Amino acid sequence: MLSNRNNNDFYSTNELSSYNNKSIDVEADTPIVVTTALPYANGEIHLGHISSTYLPADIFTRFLRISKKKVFHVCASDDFGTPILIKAEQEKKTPKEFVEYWNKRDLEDFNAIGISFDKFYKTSSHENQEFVQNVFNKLRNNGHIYEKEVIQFYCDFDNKFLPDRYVIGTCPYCKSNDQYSDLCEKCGRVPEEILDPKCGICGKSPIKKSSNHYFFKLSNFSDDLKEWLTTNNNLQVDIKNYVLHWIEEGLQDWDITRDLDWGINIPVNDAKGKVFYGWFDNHLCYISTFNTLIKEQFGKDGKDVWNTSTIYHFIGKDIIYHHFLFLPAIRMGINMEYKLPDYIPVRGHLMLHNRKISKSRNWYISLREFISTFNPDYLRFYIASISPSNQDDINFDWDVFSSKINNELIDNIGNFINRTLSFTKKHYDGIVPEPGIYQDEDQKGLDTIMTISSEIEELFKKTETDKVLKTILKFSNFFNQYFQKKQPWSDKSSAATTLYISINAVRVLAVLLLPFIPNSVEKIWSQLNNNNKLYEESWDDLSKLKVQPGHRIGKISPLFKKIERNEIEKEKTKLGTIS
Ligand code: B3M
Ligand code: ZN
Repeated sequence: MLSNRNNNDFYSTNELSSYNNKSIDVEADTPIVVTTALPYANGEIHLGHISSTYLPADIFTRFLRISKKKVFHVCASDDFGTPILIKAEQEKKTPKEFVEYWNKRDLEDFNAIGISFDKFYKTSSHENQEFVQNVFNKLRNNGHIYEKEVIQFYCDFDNKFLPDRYVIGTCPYCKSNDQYSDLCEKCGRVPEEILDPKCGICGKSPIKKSSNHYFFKLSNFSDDLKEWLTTNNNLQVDIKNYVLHWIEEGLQDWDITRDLDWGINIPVNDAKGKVFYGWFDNHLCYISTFNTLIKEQFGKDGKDVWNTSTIYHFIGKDIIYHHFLFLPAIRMGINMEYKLPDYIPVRGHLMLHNRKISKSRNWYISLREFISTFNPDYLRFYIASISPSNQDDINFDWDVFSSKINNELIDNIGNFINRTLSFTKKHYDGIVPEPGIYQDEDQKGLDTIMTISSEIEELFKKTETDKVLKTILKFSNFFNQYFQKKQPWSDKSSAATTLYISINAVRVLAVLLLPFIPNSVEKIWSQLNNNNKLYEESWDDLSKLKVQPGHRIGKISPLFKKIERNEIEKEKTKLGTIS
């Protein structure tokens, strides 16, 4: 299967079939649902998306799979909203055609960088539309929805009601200029009414028009939200504290409708020309996509599975408000038919050479371009190695990138694997030798193999990817030194033992690295000539010596190619050259 994959497709989600959840008894133990924030279907996936959301989630998901947990990673394209409508108009496409293009293209990009979803769907799916309408009806029956005339911005010049994103002004709370009317990027709050508004399309001052809208009584849930935030100990403390502070300041009810014809229809008679606001329907798509997946795989209703699962929503830090307030409040408003998240891992932004990434200023790296030049695993390795499990921003730096890849991935990990396998090929005809008596150094090696799984498991569970990777590097470094000290090329009497232990360490290293650099690990696996599918390996077997004497290893070739100085210089000159 692997050999048929073309360059951009080697991470095809088909590989999931080898550890497919289908073979798993979904009722046996606690499943895990991983969701990742839904990318807007209007532009290409860039390195910032990957680092803040998809890579941390994918590494975690792959770790769970190899731990033989039932895990479902779902995501979807976020298809609705005015920005998408306006872009589609500019490209003379229907919004439907436009979002279909981006849905497909985003998935291709995710596959190319090895983000493996169990289902990648869309907010415009009929399942999501129905689900959202049902949720609205339930909220309404439960008394959490009311109607109110709102005076809205309307641009006479563009002939449009202006959605929040298209009204730019001054934040009423922190007084920062140039903020969206639905989100102040400086203070993170959702302004009740933006000051000094301007039309985001033409820059003129909009007029005000009245329109009937539906509101969700977010304020009904202040106490329950507070209770949830204070009792859920899995949430990041700093984030919890400022969300609690927002609640203290008083929550505003939330206008969940828009005068627009691209979105999910409101299931009431007099709501023609109105649709739901994208932020009402998009997070519900986590659930509707999950339900669709469960129906497809097991023919079951997803609700029971959801409610017995541990739920993780991976997000970037600019959508905290929506995930810590709107999302739980809506679930509370439908009597907790679907349980609240257990974890909401929030990651910071990716900076580029310490500056904010900006596509328009060409301070930006396209994911497609990156992987047409470098092995996608290099990006995964580098980003993972600098990603803490908190919301601090991280920095992409071409020089650091190249030194991490050359010194850590290649000189440390690649070198150990290659020297071990090449030595076996050359001196033992590729056959794993029978070990002799274990000396002190060998015993230390065996102990290192024995203890690595427990050392790493907790870090993985806490999604501390940078620390996991450091521990793996320490492991590899230990074995490089072990090989060096044992000198199998001169100490012939213990060479067989050295090789036997080293080859087993290569296998352990491959399994450890699987969540991080899956494509390269496939290569290590085939060089080891392990017959079982990599994805059938289990974390529980990690600390075992599974490569037996007499086993013949496969064909050896260098795993990685070093990054040359001139390649990095070339990348650096591409930055910021076009204004
Ligand atoms: N589509 C993307 C963003 O604001 C937005 C996320 C939706 S998650 C339910 O980053
Ligand atoms: Zn205008």
